[in-house]
Amino acid sequence: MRKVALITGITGQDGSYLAEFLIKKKYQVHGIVRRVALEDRSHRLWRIKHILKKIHIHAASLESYASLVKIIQKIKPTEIYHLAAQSYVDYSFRDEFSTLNTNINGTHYLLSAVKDFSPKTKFYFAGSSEMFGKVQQVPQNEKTPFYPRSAYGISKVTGHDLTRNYREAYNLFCCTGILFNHESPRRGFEFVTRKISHGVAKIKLGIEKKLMLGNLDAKRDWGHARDYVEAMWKMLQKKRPDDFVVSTGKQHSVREFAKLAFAVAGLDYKKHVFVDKNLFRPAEVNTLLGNYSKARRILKWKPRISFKHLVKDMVESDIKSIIKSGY
Ligand code: NAP
Ligand code: F7E
Repeated sequence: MRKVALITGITGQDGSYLAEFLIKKKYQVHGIVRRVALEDRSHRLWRIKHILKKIHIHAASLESYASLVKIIQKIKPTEIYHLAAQSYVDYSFRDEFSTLNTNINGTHYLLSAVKDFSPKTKFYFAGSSEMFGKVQQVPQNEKTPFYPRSAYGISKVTGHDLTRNYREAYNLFCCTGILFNHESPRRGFEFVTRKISHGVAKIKLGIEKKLMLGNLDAKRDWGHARDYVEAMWKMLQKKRPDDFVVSTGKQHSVREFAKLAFAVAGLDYKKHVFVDKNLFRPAEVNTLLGNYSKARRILKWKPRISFKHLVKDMVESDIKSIIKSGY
């Protein structure tokens, strides 16, 4: 029997790579999108436009339990990958309420719908290294206590607690992937890596001269999204549900990312990067470094794409696409 996957957040970075990955594995792939996305396909479906004919799209809202139940009853998914979220940490300081509502209630509605209407469905929840926030241990693993520093981080801790509780209380197959930052040429423009790669491309092509950034000293464990979606899938193929840290075990500062990205284009970051204090966060997560040894041991997963390759991939892709647009 062909496996059926339902992806929330299929229009996002991870959703698009995961859909491609599952199509290759011969899954029947379904995705939930917001109704507005169907009205504005060219802008909102850009990451999945090349696979639209191979997937099934359903308009539904994370805010509506009834709309989620209808889809789950209709397609009876073998696996659900719950990736949809207000995912931008900085925005969560400006709108805590919608971040908490979307991220917590959306996860709760889906888990409850699975429990009542499709209890055999395996469920993946997109947890985050932001749950560690002000880190209590270095490096962070599945046993490290959480200390979130934003409404976004708090929403992911709650989503993780809900996921574990549905596993323990109702015996559902539910996993949380505690994923550290992962990037790609499909990353949203608001995140620092894409802001840098796109900024470098515009400077290289003479469209702009400078790039304003916030805290250059923040350190992250950056991997490639293409590698990380494979870990999501591997979690749902195990006999027992569990939670896993997914990371590279290597750390770089925002400054190091910028230095390398400018160097890829033959430029010196010091001549173009300027710090804007307004871009600092009210509560910063200064440092994140993951220990993925449990994923390596149990899932046989490891990151393949290096930091250098990631940065090069992003910068070259942005230069190419700006040239193609005829700027
Ligand atoms: P992304 O590119 O920002 O995509 C987010 C997705 O969620 C989009 O498809 C978006 O739809 C959808 N969405 C947002 N608000 C929604 C709402 N109210 N109702 C329905 N859909 C909504 O994020 P990503 O980088 O792919 O990340 C995927 C998941 O992993 C997220 O849950 C994120 O929090 C988590 N995560 C990401 C990272 C990372 O480094 N990328 C690390 C750890 C965890 P629209 O296209 O309509 O906006
Ligand atoms: O910030 C600093 C900023 O917005 C990274 C999401 O996918 O990963 C992501 O969250 C760092 C922070 O990602 C700018 O202060 C400096 O320290 O790229 P970011 P994030 O906040 O780490 C986690 C794991 C997720 O789960 C989230 O969904 O970079 N920084 N200057 C800046 N950040 C931004 N955005 N813009 C700047 O100009």
